[in-house]
Amino acid sequence: MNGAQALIRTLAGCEVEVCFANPGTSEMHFVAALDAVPEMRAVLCLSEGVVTGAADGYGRMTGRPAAALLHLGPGLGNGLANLHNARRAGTPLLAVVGDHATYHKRLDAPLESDIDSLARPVSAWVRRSLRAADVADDAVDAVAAARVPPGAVATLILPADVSWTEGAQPATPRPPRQPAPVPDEVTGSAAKALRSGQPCVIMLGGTGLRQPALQAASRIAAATGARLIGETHPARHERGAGLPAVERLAYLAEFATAQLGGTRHLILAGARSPVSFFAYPGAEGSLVPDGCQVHVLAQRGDDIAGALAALAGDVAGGTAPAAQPAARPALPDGNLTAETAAAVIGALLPEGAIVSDEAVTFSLFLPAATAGAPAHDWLTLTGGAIGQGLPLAAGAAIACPGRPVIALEADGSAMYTIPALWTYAREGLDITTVIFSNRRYAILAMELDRVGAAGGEAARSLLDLSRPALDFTSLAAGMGVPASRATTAGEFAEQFGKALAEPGPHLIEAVIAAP
Ligand SMILES: Cc1ncc(C[n+]2csc(CCOP(=O)(O)OP(=O)(O)O)c2C)c(N)n1
Repeated sequence: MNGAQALIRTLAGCEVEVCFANPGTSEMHFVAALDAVPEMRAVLCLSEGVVTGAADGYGRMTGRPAAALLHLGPGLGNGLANLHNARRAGTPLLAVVGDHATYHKRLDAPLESDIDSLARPVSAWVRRSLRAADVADDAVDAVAAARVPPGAVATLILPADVSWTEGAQPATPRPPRQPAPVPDEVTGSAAKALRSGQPCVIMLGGTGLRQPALQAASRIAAATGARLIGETHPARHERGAGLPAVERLAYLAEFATAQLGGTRHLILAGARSPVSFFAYPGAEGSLVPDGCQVHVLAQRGDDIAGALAALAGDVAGGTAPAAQPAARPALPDGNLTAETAAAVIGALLPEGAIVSDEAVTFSLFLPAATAGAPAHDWLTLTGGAIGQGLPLAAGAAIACPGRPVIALEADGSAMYTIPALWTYAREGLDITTVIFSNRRYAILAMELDRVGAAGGEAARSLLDLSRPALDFTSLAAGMGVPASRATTAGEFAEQFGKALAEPGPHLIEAVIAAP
């Protein structure tokens, strides 16, 4: 058995069963070894941002790492933005980066680069395998590192000769580390704050926005009057009818400040202490109100659900969680706007949907419009690096066959990783993509004013996508995804309903006139 075969067998034994890949010459033995290990499903992606974003979506939905196969430094570099998003999400993810043969590196061939330095900022663990005899043990260590709670990017650098050298053996998997229990003194101090009679907010993040943590948090809120607020950009938020409702902290600092105003105790359960997304001249960066005490109940790698359950046992004995009632907006007609589009999505969102939300300014009306829709998962842009949404949907669809996946994309963000559509078609993924086409970088037009920069014609032009107008129906059709264009709320409702009813990928370009 060569190194590549031992590696892939070991990964499959460690429950790494999907490899999103964009390979090159140095990975050819890895590619060849896929035939010897049918337990590993390989998924070709046509750009590395799709590889890494899909691995993120898969990891968020399964809790297990997918492998992301990348070609040396340039391939890794192309995939970095979505590895950054995965790191911020706390996603378990194993990047396997092919490299030149160990003895070839000193020749400084054209693709030679400092892979380790590229990998380090996004990776909790980086190792170069140096011998075929070690690669399987290295793989076990890599998977263990990726599965340290809540999850992390681990990067295994794989020289070509380590792949092709014979004499390797698969290694035995290790059970993943469990989340760390939260000490009684910590829950005790949060309980004291909740009993103080002063205004309390519990900020939920990470697995705090999933079952069973949500139920415990809801009981605490019902018993003590504390408010529940979710982090602005959760990796995965379980929501909808029958689940406890959690409003998310607003993106705009002015609104977030208003949401948190008057809070005297901020109890963090898997969320970071809230900060403004960017600095603005003259504005505070921290969003913690003056005079508010911050209590860290559980960090992201801790047993968040366990901590909340213990806290609920203390302060909410006998209190039941509150469930969001089922409710949907009426199907609108008339103009297609951000608001009517959100109403259509809320009216038709199917049970068990997985929503990948990179709708940027079009996200504004979505939470309210979908709050009472049947239970679903909502995945967001955790690290602010756009180009995540389409690949994330691919990974989620492969992770959860049988569940409808809906990618809600702003047009500018969609263009970064548009080749994801080809993978949807090739794999027959049941993904309904909505492109909100306002033909501009609307959020940046707003930020231009907010940062106090006086922009003129040249500045506005740099935020304009209308010359030429992107034709997403042609782009989709060219990659094998059936597509249509909607210009009214009625057309959008009809096309969205039809796309959901048919299996396989569909794309709707929702053309929304700039206000
Ligand atoms: C990787 C990366 N590059 C650039 C940006 C800066 N950026 C933030 S939003 C945005 C444009 C968003 O436009 P679009 O997706 O069309 O959404 P809209 O604002 O029109 O709703 C850009 C370029 C970013 N966040 N991430």
